[in-house]
Amino acid sequence: MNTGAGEQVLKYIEMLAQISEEDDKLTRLSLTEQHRQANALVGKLMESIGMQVRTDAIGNITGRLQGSSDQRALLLGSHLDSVRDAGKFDGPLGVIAPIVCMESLKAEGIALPYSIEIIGFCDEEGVRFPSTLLGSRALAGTLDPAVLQERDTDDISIASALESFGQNPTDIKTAQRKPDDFLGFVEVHIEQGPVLEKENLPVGLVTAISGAARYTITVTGMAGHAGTVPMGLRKDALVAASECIVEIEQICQSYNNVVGTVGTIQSMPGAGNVIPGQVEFSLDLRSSDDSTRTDAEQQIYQSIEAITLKRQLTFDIQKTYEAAGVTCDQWLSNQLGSAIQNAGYSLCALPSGAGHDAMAIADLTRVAMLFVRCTDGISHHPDEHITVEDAEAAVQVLKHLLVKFQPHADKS
Ligand code: HGY
Ligand code: MN
Ligand code: MN
Repeated sequence: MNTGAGEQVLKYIEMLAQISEEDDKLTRLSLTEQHRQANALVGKLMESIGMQVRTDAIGNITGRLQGSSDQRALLLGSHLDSVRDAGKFDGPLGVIAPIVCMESLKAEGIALPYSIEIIGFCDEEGVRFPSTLLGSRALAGTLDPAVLQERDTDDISIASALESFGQNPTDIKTAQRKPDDFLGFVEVHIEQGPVLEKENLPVGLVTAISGAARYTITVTGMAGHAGTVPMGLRKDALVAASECIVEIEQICQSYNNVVGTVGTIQSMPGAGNVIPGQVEFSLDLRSSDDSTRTDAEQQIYQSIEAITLKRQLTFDIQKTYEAAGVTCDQWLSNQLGSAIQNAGYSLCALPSGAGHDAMAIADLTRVAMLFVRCTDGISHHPDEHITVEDAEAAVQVLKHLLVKFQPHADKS
């Protein structure tokens, strides 16, 4: 069925994708001028469907449409920040699809008895600062204010970035919402994997979201002259780090449900004719099972310890972030699953290897997620793509969900 909603989603996604700190790539980091512009665009789209729009103390933008008989809101949304050289859909699809769904309900004169809130979270990717899920954790009240002292690579703290964004960092607690404000949270997100393509389905129901941890690992040796220090006398931090990184890969490969990624590395002092004295690299470690992830973490620690000892270097491992895995709420997922089937699609339930804001919002209210097929499962890459038909499918599923949604009997 083509109602034009798919085209509308892609049109808005394209408008958002123009907002980037780089001319030829999409990079939109949190609490930046580009984030401000993205909030402004999304705020206008929310206002155009009659929503009351506000920006909270952490920089999330929220639109609210009062229900005719229930103040509590079904919360829909995802993040507006991106990774570097990103795709257009990771995050924005979860904000735009609900907006287009509400446009369509408005055009059909359908008013809902319960309230609707659509939110664009300020920082899910955790690219600018070491922490991640800043916006959704602030909403859930689980964001430790000490995190606001974390700094980006320009040595700007989250607190000062908030001030330049026009927020007062001491107000963070005001971003926290109450469980009783919401009937649940539904996040629409691209699958970022190959399953729905393999199943030849446009949408899928997420069963659980993998837990994750992030680390900053520092290996310290001794800088020296590239021409005069004999190979046998070197304490080369970059060679030692390289051995550690290959070992990390082998440890992760030894499990069937662990993934480990070294995404950034910095070699100091960073001159071609100087033996690296210190190397700092990141590690992103995930598993669908939290105890397995902890086990892998232990193994990685022991292996780095052995490698640096053998080479007479030292090391330090700082865990900068950890989020336990989350199972989606059965009651809310059942309603989303029925909406998928009522929209005419067979039901495929699948786990998420990627992290999402829903992980943090699970501390506030019931969560469910709708995955949308993405071409070749590509994500965190400019070739990230969904078809207009699949965008249409996502909006139709949301419409079925919203129109038939039954609030849970108990108050929580
Ligand atoms: O890294 C992730 O899983 C998500 O894209 N932030
Ligand atoms: Mn995402
Ligand atoms: Mn992402």
